[in-house]
Amino acid sequence: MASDLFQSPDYYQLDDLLSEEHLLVRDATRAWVKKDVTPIIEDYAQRAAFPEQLIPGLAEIGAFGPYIPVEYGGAGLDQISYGLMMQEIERGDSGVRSTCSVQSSLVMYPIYAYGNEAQRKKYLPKLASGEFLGSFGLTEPNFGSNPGGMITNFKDMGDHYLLNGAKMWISNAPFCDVAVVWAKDENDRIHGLVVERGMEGFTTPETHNKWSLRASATGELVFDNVKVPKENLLPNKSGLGAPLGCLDSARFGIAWGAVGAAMDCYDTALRYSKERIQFGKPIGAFQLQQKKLAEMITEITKAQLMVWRLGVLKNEKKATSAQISMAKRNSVDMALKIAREARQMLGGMGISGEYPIMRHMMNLESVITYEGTHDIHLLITGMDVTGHAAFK
Ligand code: TGC
Ligand code: FAD
Repeated sequence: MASDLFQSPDYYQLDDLLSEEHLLVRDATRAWVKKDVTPIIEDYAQRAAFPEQLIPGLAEIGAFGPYIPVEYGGAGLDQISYGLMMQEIERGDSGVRSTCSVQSSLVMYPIYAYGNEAQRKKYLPKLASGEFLGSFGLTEPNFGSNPGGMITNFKDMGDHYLLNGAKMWISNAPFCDVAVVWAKDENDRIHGLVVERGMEGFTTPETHNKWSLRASATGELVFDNVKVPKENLLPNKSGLGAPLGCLDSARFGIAWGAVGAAMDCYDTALRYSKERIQFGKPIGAFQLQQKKLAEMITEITKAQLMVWRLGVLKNEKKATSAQISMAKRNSVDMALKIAREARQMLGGMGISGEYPIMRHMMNLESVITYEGTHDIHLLITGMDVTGHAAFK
């Protein structure tokens, strides 16, 4: 890939709304992405390989558990810092941001929020340092948008639980050391269990042939009479609200992350439009290309304002699940539309790995689907404003 010349768009001077700590975190993450992610990511995406060597660096910059308290190995930062980190990392690649979202919000968060002190002490420091990589098993072959129907289950065998079932489309699965798995007990109540690699009957086959998130490893979690120690059940929350509560945190990170992908596409297209000459002029001098760029920066600015405000609400513990859904849906849809327009602005070069746009565009097709599809988030907003759930 050509060298990383990224310059962040800030049309409404939103940096003025950020604290010194926010700016430090944002700039340190940006510098790390320029140094360690952009030089290698295209090659890994082209080969559909997981850049495992990035894990120590991600841990070092605090991207594993940014808002988890320092006593458990987290960075102890606020929600806006977490958002800014996800923005910068997804500016590099959605797959790398996925690895962080899963580790922080879908593995560390439930252990922190729903686990007991022994579980926090056992797992969180190792997850924060990158010694352990985690995965989150909610989706099943026949239960995606409707996770409440899951059939993965466990039985109380006296001194242990016996876990059976299968999860699919699981980020990090092929490389994970631990998995937070959602399964039903004998009364059909959903609980979270921490399953460790090496437990007999637990396998993680990789999912191949993806055209999207190629630098993120995806797989299945298969449980064939896995004996799970009783102390691995997360005791402090059960029911479908438990996994959905983790999704609130991950969706918040995605709302910020997708803005990063959009910023990279816009910045690339803007630079190209000033350099590429056709009919004796830079293509950026033609009205049709200016329309595209003007609309892109308008949409990016609106999304930046939205996620910043959501971050303020989240810091004040006032953000609702429906507000988070709206921002996740808006940011990803905006980013995907910008990626498609930006790709066209580069003409033939738009499909080349010399530029990051096509990779962002393909990645965003997963991002618009996981953590709740575009349609499901629309229905969540619809339910919030009308009081009627149209899911079923
Ligand atoms: P419903 O009856 O509405 O709710 C069941 C219980 O959950 C509570 N709840 C929430 N709690 C916290 N946060 C939320 N966002 C919540 N949404 C609902 C609700 O209050 C209720 O609690 P209680 O105490 O009354 O029982 O549930 P439903 O079955 O009708 O489903 C609602 C629906 C469709 C919105 C939900 O199932 C949904 O969000 N579906 C989408 C599934 C999804 O997002 N899956 C993501 C899998 S993980 C993933 O994709 C990771 S990708 C990671 C990466 O690589 O970055
Ligand atoms: P379905 O639920 O079958 O939906 C198919 C279509 O029907 C969609 O367009 C949907 O919007 C629509 N639809 C469904 N229900 C309704 C309705 N009531 N009304 C209107 N339309 C509806 N899951 C995890 O648990 N952990 C992970 O780490 C994880 N990582 C992922 C990584 C990748 C790369 C991908 C692609 C997925 C990942 N997922 C993960 C799974 C992801 O969350 C699901 O794919 C997603 O929730 C959608 O489920 P589904 O694919 O079964 O689609």
